[in-house]
Amino acid sequence: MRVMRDSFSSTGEALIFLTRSSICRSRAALLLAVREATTGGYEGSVTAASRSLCAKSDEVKLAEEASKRYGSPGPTIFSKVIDKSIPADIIYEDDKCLAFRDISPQAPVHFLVIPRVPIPRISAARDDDAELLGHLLVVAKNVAKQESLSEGYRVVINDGKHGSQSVYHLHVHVLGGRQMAWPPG
Ligand code: DGP
Repeated sequence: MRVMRDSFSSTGEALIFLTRSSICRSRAALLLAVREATTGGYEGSVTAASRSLCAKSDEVKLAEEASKRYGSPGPTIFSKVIDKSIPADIIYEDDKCLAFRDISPQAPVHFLVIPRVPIPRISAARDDDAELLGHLLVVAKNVAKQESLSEGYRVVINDGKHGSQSVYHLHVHVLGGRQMAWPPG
């Protein structure tokens, strides 16, 4: 979902627009979308890093390189998680990726693993991203162990409209702590 921050004068206006557009699949998603619409989640600029493993200049460089490789979808709310300008419960980070708890958990344990480089979606990944993509899965597995998901878990990547992707910064969902059903909805 792409919403220009300047299109709305208030949160209420953004809420009405988003409600009418009926593209939010849940109340939580709606609230997140409103927040993004009114705080510049998609179109806002990246603000200063404080605790990041990558210096701010590294992140800007990563974003510039990513826009050359993958097009220019603009920063998402996850850029702000990466630069720590919004709070998130980060449970793992290294020089290539972060894992943090989903703001709208769909299972007792639900975290996301995201690359620092803002690849918009899995279908936009390039063949030479194989090592990074593999790293995301290895981190997902290691953090799942750290979270004591010994009975198993589900790993999901939503892509695009049919995949119900709502944040266009590639992320791996890891869900566990309950029995999953199949097929997914
Ligand atoms: P998807 O539908 O696959 O694009 O999932 C996006 C997920 O991201 C969704 O489960 C909610 C989560 N999310 C969105 N914004 C934030 C945020 O600001 N913080 C955290 N922790 N999670 C977020």
